[in-house]
Amino acid sequence: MVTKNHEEIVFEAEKNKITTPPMFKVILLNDDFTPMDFVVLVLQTFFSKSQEQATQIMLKVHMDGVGICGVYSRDVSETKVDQVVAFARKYQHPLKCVMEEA
Ligand code: TYC
Repeated sequence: MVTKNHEEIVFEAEKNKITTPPMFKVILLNDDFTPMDFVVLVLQTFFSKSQEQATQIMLKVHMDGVGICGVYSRDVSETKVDQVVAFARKYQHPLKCVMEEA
């Protein structure tokens, strides 16, 4: 029978450590120019929110300055931020959308 010493056990534990991937919040920021109905459309189109959910989040951003659209993996969050910013710029709105580790 082969016995493992302390160092070997520590090494194996480190090697086998399961790391959970980080998650990221996608956040909308308020501004004075982007129309409210455009923000609602963004939340419905890119974050699968209902009209009611989207309106609540939009009003939260309007009142507080920031609001969470959803929490996703790094890749999905990056894609959503890029899609929202591209869509807003296409219609010449200054809407800001960022991501932050959850
Ligand atoms: N403050 C904007 C307005 O009064 C509405 C708005 C809401 C803009 C949310 C951006 O992320 C935003 N038209």
